[in-house]
Amino acid sequence: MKLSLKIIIALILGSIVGLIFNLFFPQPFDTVNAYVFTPLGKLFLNLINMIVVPIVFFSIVLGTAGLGDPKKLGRIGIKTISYFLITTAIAIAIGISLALVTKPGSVGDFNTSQAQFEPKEAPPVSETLLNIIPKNPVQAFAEGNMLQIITFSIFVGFALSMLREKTAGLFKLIEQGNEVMMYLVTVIMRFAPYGAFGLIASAVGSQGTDAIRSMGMYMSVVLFSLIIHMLFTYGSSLYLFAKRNPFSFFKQFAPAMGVAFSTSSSNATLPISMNVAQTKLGVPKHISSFVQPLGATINMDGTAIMQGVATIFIAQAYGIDLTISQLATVVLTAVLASIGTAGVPGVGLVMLAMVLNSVNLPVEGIALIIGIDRLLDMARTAVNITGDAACAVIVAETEKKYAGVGTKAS
Ligand code: DAS
Repeated sequence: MKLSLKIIIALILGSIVGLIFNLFFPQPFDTVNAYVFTPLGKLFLNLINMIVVPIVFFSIVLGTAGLGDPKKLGRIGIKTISYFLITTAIAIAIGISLALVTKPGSVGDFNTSQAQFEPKEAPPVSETLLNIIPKNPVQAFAEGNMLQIITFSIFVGFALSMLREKTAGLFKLIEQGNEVMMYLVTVIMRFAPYGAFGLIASAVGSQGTDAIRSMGMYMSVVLFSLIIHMLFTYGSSLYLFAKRNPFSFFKQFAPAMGVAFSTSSSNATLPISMNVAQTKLGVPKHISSFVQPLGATINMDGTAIMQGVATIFIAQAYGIDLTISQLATVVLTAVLASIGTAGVPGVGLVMLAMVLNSVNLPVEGIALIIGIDRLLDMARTAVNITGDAACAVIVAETEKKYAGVGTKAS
């Protein structure tokens, strides 16, 4: 049976089992969750997190070195960053527009007076951009600071492409290191259905249906916006710029979306999403290795959609009308905020606090939506990595006309 089907069946089964425990066996759920669901999920998460840092280093070094000439690196970089920024801005505009039309914060009474929320401090975007150059690469690796690891890897790859024959041995060594990591991805992927089952059973069993019932309208608007963005923004850009049938793209990329959905972590999904892009979507290694790790860190369209809807929802719940310029500020802040934070579970709420602050909305409003966020994080993470893969496919397609110009074996 195909892996994507196994993961989908595992997600459905896990949701059903989690719901049954939550509705009918709440007592034993904690024990089963502690000894079965959580260990299954944690084992899978640890396995993929174990190879994220080495795979990002090896693949970006190879990706950058494989580009051959700096002009190509510049061209690919500009295409990638442009696609990321434009699609994130479209994403948050979709979220805001749908929330303004459907008014999820105006239906039902939300107990805003009791809402309490202490936001985790998120680094200001300027600090993040300044810190993009690691003072100590070893520390960046140890801390898993993705932006700094990516920057260091690009420098190493650039040096390798300049030094060529002088460092052919090191290039070969890094190539072999990447092969080892990619092989480990295929081994770990076999465990994905079991890990997905444990993660979703634990999440659904803990969340239950209360949050879904009270936040049904808000959840529906976020999910509907995510679907529109996937079909409209990614679908149309894949068709227009890469002549790809969007539906075959989504079908081929399904295993990676399933892992993102169950792990709620773009970073953890990176080894799998890169493997799928290279083996199923035909993206050359040097482009996948550059675009997807960068995207996992700075491109979060799904998160931007949640932020758009949540901002309008909270404003409505508190009876505050936002002006057009405030809405423009929300779009800009969300696009910038998504640059500085790695793709790990729950990062969207940290960034949401920054967005709310930018338009003087009460950050306590996050307490209204936090109950449902764990489940929504799954869906928006799947969208986040799909945008990265769509970008990689489009960049690869548009680079074909330069094929053979100054490129090493990819
Ligand atoms: N879980 C984040 C990610 O990995 C997204 C989010 O928190 O919004 O992309």
